[in-house]
Amino acid sequence: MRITGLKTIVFAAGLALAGVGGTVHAQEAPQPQGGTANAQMQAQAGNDTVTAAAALPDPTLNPDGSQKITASAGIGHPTDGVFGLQEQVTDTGIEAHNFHNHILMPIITAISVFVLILLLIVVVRFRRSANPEPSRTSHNTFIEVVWTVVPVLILVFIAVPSIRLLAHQYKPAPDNAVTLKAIGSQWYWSYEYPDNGDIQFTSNMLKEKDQVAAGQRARTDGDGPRLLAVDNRVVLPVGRPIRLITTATDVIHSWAMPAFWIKLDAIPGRLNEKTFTINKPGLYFGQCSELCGARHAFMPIVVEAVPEAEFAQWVRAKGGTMPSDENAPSTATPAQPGADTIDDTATPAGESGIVTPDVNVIDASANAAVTTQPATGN
Ligand SMILES: [Cu+2]
Repeated sequence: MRITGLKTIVFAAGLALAGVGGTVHAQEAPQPQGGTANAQMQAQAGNDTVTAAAALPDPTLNPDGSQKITASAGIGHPTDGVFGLQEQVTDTGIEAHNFHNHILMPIITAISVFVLILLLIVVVRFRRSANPEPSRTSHNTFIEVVWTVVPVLILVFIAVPSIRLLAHQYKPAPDNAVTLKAIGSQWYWSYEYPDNGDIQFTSNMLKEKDQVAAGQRARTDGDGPRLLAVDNRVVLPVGRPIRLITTATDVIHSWAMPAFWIKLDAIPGRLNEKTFTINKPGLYFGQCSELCGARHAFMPIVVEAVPEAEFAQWVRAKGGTMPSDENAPSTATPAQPGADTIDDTATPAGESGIVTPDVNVIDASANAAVTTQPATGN
């Protein structure tokens, strides 16, 4: 009787919790729409300041509109014929890489070799012809203690650095972190910098020359490797903590950047968060890492890590603000040339999955030839 009563209470508590979870979820879900409304309001507010922002050149582009930083050899992307993990450029990445190379791999190798040797000894020494009368021994206390205690010690030895790494990976971002919001959609990423004014843009994969119509932008070697290059790169400062927030508009995607040791699911109606600090300037390539539909393989991620001063310049060129700008009268209020730049990432891509032309790209100011390109077809 008492047990049934207890069960009822536990069950009721479970239901109540599920109810609370459901409510929270329902409140989170409409967020993308709120963001769009905001974007529209700010787009209208920004109408008269377009010219001011247009004067600022994008520091990541050459005067001819091509990308200044091109992929460097052996870092930030897969390299032909190389085995193992990519070179890591974040502290947690370096820690994880060392853990993998100096603790896990030696232990795994030693255990595999040890078991192989035991197996060979058994096969050779105790084969039927060499050992016609098998031993009837069924217990040996010493061996049983050893084969229980040794694996426990090995696991404890692995657990310490493993849990420490886990804790470092999920450390909350400090106050001075730069926030990057990555929004996954079928099949492209869009980005927002909520702490830096109203910067929003969409990042599409660049197609090869023979796949685009005349006049459309195709991938060049300066953009990056095939299937990994995008039209609009994410720009982030080196040496400053980054607060990555992910979400999605349709299905689950995953924002993954191997060189940063980051893989964070982007789930509709939810916000996931992780922090990292990039130690090295350069160009880094990643991909969506959650099977998200037919063109899952064609939504790459490109991060351009630049010195902080250049990041600030880029933010202002995009019409955003740096936290230090807030008190000064800003010349760089959101540059959104009217309806052209309203971000449509919250609206579903057409039924065929074709994205409308890239009119929502913020950078209508710096280089029309680069940013008003038609959709890359993702
Ligand atoms: Cu995806």
